Amino acid sequence: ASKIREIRRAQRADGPAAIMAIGTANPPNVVDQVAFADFYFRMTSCEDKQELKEKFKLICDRTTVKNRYAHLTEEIVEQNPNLRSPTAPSLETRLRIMIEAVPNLGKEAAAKALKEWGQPKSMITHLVFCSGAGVDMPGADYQLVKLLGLSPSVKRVMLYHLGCYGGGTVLRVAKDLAENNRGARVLVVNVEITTVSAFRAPDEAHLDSLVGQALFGDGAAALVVGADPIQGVEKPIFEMAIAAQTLLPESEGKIGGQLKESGLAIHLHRDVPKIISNNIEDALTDAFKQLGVSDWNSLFWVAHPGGPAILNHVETKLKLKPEKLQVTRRVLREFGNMSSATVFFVLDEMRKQSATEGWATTGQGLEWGVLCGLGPGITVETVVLRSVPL
Ligand code: WCA
Repeated sequence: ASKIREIRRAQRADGPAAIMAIGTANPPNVVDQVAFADFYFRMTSCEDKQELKEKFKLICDRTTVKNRYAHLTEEIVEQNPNLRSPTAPSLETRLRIMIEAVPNLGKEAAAKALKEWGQPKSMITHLVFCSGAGVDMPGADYQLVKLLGLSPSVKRVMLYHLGCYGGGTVLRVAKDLAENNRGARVLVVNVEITTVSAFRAPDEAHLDSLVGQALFGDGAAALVVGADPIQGVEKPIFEMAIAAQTLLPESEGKIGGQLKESGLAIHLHRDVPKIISNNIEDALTDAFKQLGVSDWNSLFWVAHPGGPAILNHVETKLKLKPEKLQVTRRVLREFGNMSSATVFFVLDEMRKQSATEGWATTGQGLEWGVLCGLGPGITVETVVLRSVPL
């Protein structure tokens, strides 16, 4: 009995898990939001739906997105006309494209994170892979091990179809892995190619699908997470103190996605911004009670930019100063909503902007921050971050 306790004690790391590197990648095809409505209605042969197109233009404008990146191109749609139809079976076509694209985009992001970390990839002990795009056995995690040449004994966790809260989930899992396995170095990879899974022709009966078509972009992010950094060699960027997940009351069915023969059908209820803003304070209070923090303006903010209405509602409800969500809004403007990968683009931008603006820490000069993931459920993931001195 004492032996097993001894083994257990030896397995545990001393310090908290830290993010030691961040890499991001996007497909090369840039989508200009101003030109997108014309392009989308032409590509789907729906140019006769003038009224719907005007509404879509308004939605595109209100998203505040300027640029997005898309794996899906006009050529791909031309070669696969079943992608145009709202009802034609197209799942096989979509899966074929995604099963190849997801690990490749993940590799690009991971290569950048591994380069920043600077250690031999043989030191990676765990892989946590999250994607809403494609399903395969063995999965994208297996493909990435092969593409990167990681050790065959890397311990993998594959998370398919979490949706937009997955950035928080992978951190929560990586934190537990790093803190409970002394010496563990966890490679975290999130890849979202929503343009391929959810692309469909405009339909008056499904306006929330139009919101998705206007908002979602493709991207991948990768992190290296570990505890007890090698002094003078590994450099933490953020430490993780607490990771929590919660389901919001009366939110069932408000955000969801069904994988159908015609592709992924995403549902976004109009009440989403209201439900999130009415409940976010409880999630924050819970996560920060141990630290005694209740002034949300004393934190640096890394929020999932679900849509501008969500950010506006949260800002008002929590009385946040406009600069608090500025990095989040900037990522939304430059990349769109890249589902689970988006929070890591915000995190990357946070530490880069903090350095270029001359702040004392990676979190805009502040010590504590919050990373917020939200998505289907409605599920909220809250990760309490501690910045490091710059
Ligand atoms: C609408 C809606 C609506 C406005 N339905 N019509 C899930 C599954 C997966 O597999 C993968 C991912 C996910 C989800 C991941 C997430 O990130 S969850 C969070 C997703 N984001 C949202 O829920 C979007 C929140 N909404 C907004 O940011 C804004 O409302 C929006 C940019 C869509 C519009 O801006 P606005 O509210 O300032 O502008 P308007 O003028 O109020 O709205 C423009 C039009 O869009 C209006 O039409 P109309 O005829 O009433 O004038 C709205 O009704 C309509 N609209 N939201 C259907 N959810």
